[in-house]
Amino acid sequence: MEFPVLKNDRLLRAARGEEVDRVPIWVMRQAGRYLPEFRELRSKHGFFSICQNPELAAEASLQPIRRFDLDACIIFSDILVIPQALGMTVEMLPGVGPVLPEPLVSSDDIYKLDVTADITKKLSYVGEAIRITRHKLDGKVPLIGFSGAPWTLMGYMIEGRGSKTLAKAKAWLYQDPNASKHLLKVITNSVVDYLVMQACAGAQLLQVFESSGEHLGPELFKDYALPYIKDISSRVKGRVNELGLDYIPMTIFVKGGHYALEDLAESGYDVIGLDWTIDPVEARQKVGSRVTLQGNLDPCALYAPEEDLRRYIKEMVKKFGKSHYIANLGHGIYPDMNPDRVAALIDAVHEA
Ligand code: 1CP
Repeated sequence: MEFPVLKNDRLLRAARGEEVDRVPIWVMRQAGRYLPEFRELRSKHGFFSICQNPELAAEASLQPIRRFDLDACIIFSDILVIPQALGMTVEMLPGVGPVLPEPLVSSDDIYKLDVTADITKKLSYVGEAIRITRHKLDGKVPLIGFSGAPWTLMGYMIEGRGSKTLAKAKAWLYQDPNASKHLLKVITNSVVDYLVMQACAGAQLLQVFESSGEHLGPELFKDYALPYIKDISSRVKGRVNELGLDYIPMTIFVKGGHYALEDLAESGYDVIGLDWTIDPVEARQKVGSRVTLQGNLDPCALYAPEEDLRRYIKEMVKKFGKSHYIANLGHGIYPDMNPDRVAALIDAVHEA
């Protein structure tokens, strides 16, 4: 597939550990509700209608790129397209977020999942959105593809919605380790196919979101998250290589996962995303010098007065250092954020 030549490769260089002229930055959830132009689009279309319409998904992906001097674009989609592809219903309820009205209740329910589903076909609309976005980006910045990690997806599939404790999903881990591992394996297979499809379609970096990592802790993480996270990087990179595609850097973001940083440094990912609860210097000590770190400004720091914000960012960049580093927030931007604050963030990173 021929795409326009990439003009800004800072993100990919930093991901590969190469020197950069300035620190690259992108923002988790940079496409979305804090942008008036997204709200305008969203007022006319359902959330999953935007995801499933490649032209609209490309439009939502490009909105932040038109507005800000970002160093990457992320494809507009959601992690819950995998449970959908496995046959589960997912609705997006205003004020609630994603809801799965028929969650998995017992291990028997795993057999209701459409495990033979051809993920590549079912989610081909994401591939098409990636192709269109790559063309429309015209090489301005690289395009990031993504997936949820198996434990995070298992959590939504059992809880049926976001949960403060994930107690139902964790009960599976303690009561039925074999069924839990079977489910995680089924999800992992889908994630691998899905990410390889995104790479084939033109994604230039792949990020895996383990957004529910904070609920596990070191022991459960070793048994129920890490093996699947590792399996994904090794199988995706192996398949991409077999297919003769360019090397594709991968990022693992485990929210609340500082207990696992040493292991994550050895898990086959090029970049480790950090939330704001760990000091950059401590994170670097834990992961060693080889991997690139991404993060980790508290999303709420954007509410601070401009002068304070600039100081926080300067301090953050100083602590991470300018090599092997991609600036980002420590989690997604909040929907009530003023877009001007994002412009200030990007500016301050570029100046730091
Ligand atoms: O009604 C709407 O418009 C819904 C708002 C919204 C948007 C804009 C949701 C619902 N998802 C998204 C897009 C989205 N989701 C993107 C693309 C945009 C971008 O990043 O620029 C991405 C990467 C995601 C990934 C995602 N979805 C994650 C992982 C990242 C993270 O925040 O930890 C998770 C956990 C989800 C689930 C989800 N989808 C939407 C919401 C509100 C949530 C979280 C809900 C919860 O747990 O309570």
